[in-house]
Amino acid sequence: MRTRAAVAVRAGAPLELMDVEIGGPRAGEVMVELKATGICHTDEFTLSGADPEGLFPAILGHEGAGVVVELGEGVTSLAAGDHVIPLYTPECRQCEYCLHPKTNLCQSIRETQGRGVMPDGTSRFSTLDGDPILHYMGCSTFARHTVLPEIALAKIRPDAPFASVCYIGCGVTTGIGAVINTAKVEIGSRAVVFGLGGIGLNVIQGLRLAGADQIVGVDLNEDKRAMAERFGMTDFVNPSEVDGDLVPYLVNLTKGGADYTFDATGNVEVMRAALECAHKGWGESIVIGVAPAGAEISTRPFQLVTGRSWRGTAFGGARGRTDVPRIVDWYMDGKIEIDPMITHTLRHEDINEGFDLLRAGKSIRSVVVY
Ligand code: NAD
Ligand code: DAO
Ligand code: ZN
Repeated sequence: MRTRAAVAVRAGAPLELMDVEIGGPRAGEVMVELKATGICHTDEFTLSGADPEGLFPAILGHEGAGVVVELGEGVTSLAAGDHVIPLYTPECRQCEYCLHPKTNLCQSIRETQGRGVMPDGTSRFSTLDGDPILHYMGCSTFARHTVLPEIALAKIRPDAPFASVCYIGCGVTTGIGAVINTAKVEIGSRAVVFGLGGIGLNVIQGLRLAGADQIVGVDLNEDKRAMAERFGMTDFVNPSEVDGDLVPYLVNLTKGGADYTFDATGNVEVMRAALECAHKGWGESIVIGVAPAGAEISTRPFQLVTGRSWRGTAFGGARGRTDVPRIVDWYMDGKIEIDPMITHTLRHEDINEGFDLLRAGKSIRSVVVY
C-alpha cells in the first residue's frame, strides 16, 4: 500500500515529504499506523552525517506511538487495534542477552536492524519507482505507517494520549531509566547532570523520583534553566560563567564530589568532566550522550584507581516490552510529567521545523502529530 513519509534522502539535506510504498507485515511482523512521533537529538545526529552507522535513503524517527493495523503470520502477543510504542531496543525474552540480568541489549535482530532492514534482510519501504528505502533503528516513525518485528513493540493502555507517550519511546525512558535502572540512585544522593535537553531533563525528573538531595544541572544555554528547575534541579551551573576549572567548582559545590554524574551532551570533554567531578572512592559517572564518529574519551587512570567508575546506558537500561507499559502507567497516574517538556507540536509537513528548533536550542521536544 501507499503511505506518506518524511524521507532522509542524503546526509545534511532536509527531510523530503513523499508518498512511498510499504509492504505488508511478513511472518512475525506487525504493521503500525503512527499517531505521533518525537524528534530526538539522535535523529539529528544521523541526518547531519555525524553518525558513522547512518544509512541513506532512510525513514528516520524512533520515538513514536500508534495503533496496530495488520499482523503477519504467527504474531500472537498483539491484535489489530492495540496501542503500541515501537522499541529500538527490542525484547525477545529468549536470547543470551535477554536472559542475562545485567543488560537490556537484546541481540536477536541487532545485525539486520543495524543494516536498516527487517530480520529477513529486506526493507518494507520503497519509492513509488520501486527503489528501496531503509528502516532506521528498526522503527522509522517519520512515516504514517511502519512495519516492525513483534518483539520490538510494547503494548500500552488505550487511554494514554499518543502525543505525550510517544516521548516514552526514547527520551523519557532513557533519562529516567539511566537513574533508576543503570545508576540505581539512592535516596539522599548528590548528582550532577550535564546537558539539560530532552534527555537531561528526564534524568533530573528521575533523580527527583529517586529522592536525590542535590541535583546540579550544567548547560551552556541559560534558557534551559527554568524548565530544569521545574523538574527538580537544585543548582544551575553555566560553565561559561565559571571562573577557572569547572571540575573543582563542581566538586566544591557537591561537598567533595557527586555520588552520581550523567552526561547527556554527547561531548567527550564533558564526559571527562563528568567522571572527574564524581566523588573519590565511590562516585559513578553514566555516559548517555552519543559522541560523533571517531571521538574517544580519556582521563588519567588514577581517577578510576581512586574509586570513580565510568559506565554507559542505552535506552536507560529498560527492557522495552516489560518496562515501557509501566512508565506509561506512571505518566497516567501522575508520578512523572511529560507534557511541559513537549514545547512544540508540529504537522508532518512541517517536520523540518522541528529539526531547526532542535539545532537552535529552542525546543526541548518537538512532537509531530499525524
Ligand atoms: P538536546 O540537544 O535536546 O540536549 C543537549 C543539551 O546539551 C543542550 O541543552 C545543550 O545546550 C547542552 N550542551 C551541549 N554542549 C554542552 C556543553 N559543552 N556543556 C554543557 N551543556 C552542553 O539532546 P537530547 O535529545 O537531550 O540528547 C542528548 C544526548 O543523548 C545526545 O547525544 C543523544 O544522541 C543521546 N541519546 C542517547 C540515548 C541512549 O540510549 N544512550 C538515547 C537518546 C539520546
Ligand atoms: O546492541 O549493539 C547494540 C546496540 C544497541 C543500540 C542502542 C542504541 C542506544 C544509543 C543510541 C541512542 C538512541 C536514541
Ligand atoms: Zn533478546
